[in-house]
Amino acid sequence: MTSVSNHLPTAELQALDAAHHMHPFTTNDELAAKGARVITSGKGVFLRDSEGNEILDAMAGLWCVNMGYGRDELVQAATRQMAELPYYNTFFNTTHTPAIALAAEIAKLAPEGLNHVFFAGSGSEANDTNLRMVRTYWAEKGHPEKSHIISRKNGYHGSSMGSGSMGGMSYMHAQGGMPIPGIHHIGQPDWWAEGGDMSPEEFGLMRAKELETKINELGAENVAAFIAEPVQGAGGVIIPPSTYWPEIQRICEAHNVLIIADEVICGFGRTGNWFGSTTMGIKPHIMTIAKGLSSGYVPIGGSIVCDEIAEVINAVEFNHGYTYSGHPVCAAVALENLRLLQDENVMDHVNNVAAPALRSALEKLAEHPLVGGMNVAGMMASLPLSPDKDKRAKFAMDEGTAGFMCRERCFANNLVMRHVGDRMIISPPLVITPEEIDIFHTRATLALDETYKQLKDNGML
Ligand code: PXG
Repeated sequence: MTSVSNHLPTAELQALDAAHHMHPFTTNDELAAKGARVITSGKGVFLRDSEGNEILDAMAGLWCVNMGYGRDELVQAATRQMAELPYYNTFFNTTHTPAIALAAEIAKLAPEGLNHVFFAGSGSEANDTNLRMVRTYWAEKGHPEKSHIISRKNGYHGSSMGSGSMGGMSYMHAQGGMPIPGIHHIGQPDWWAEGGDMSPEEFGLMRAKELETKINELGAENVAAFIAEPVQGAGGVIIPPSTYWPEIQRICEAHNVLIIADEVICGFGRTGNWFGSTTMGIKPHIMTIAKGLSSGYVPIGGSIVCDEIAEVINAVEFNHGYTYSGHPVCAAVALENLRLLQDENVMDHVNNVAAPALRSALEKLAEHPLVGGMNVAGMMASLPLSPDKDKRAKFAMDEGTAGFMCRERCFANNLVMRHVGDRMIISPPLVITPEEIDIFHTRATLALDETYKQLKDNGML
């Protein structure tokens, strides 16, 4: 049997990693100099590294391991499917039972009118599908010029040319020729960082109205769709003010612009409902899914498409698809994951147990002198660090310096809490218990105390 076991000392694993493995979103030379942390196993909400540390993963991997690590049911689903049919495609008039069953189950769980699924291998691929699908939809309706896409600065939709262009990360656009033509970005509804003296409600409305301004500037007859995350994840867990989404919905309806809700993080329970669109009151035409669909155990993504668009797309040959669209093993694991979410009443656990416990832990952390606020939607949250919480002030040094220091102190205290700029991000497995949230609180407090001291000692506060 060939498996990649942890048979080498950590330093040797790190040297091999540095010699041959190029990491995403990483300055690899810097990483090589300090050595990557080697993760060897996971159980529940805990990871183990090659040094034997047990680390609480308050990020659920990359916002995806919603059912927690080590679920044998998911392993068995993969094993059974691998033995029966490890691969077949869904091109050329063929299908297979895992893809059929998963598409039907997703349609059952999705909001009314969203009954069709186009599978992909990831969120990036699914968003590329969406880009081509909405343009094809309008072209088939006789409006090929209705092709421009509006998205938001600091939104995240993936890393491929299409999805990365729709995303609004300026540091991504700076490399490799993005954004591609026909993509436009408006401001994000980040009241904490950009709201100034406005009330959240005024600010939310103002940012929503930017969409109308942009549509008018481009001409509604040229705008295919607006794409956004119900709650921005990678941008820093930005929860729009209550006025934002209703106004966006109104504007899109008034100008006949499609709405693509990117549910890659929000989907499958993260905000306390099956979809973030339900939590935020959005009526999308397409929803992007990935991550929590399979709890990250296997790579799978997709687009959930409304009847109206599906009717048009299904009437033509849509020249699009991936080798692994609806991969049988991935589909079988995702289906089993959806069964676990339902049979174990994970949504009830989130709403009645985990989210209230997380909120009260975060409220306590928000009292820390270094924490300038709290953004929380169900099981996704961020704590902005600030030198002056009353003023929502930024640090004098480069943005991200304090956040990075805090992330390092989290690691040192066996806690994974990611940083986006100077915000600490929390998105644990949905199955986390109140006792584990207590452990999170203890370790996060230690990390914040140590960061505070480090900042003070270095004259940075
Ligand atoms: N949409 C959203 C909303 C996402 O969060 C994607 C699309 C792309 O999915 P794939 O499967 O192609 O990665 C994502 C992914 C981070 C981080 O550091 C977030 C993501 C990916 C990698 C890192 O927060 N989100």
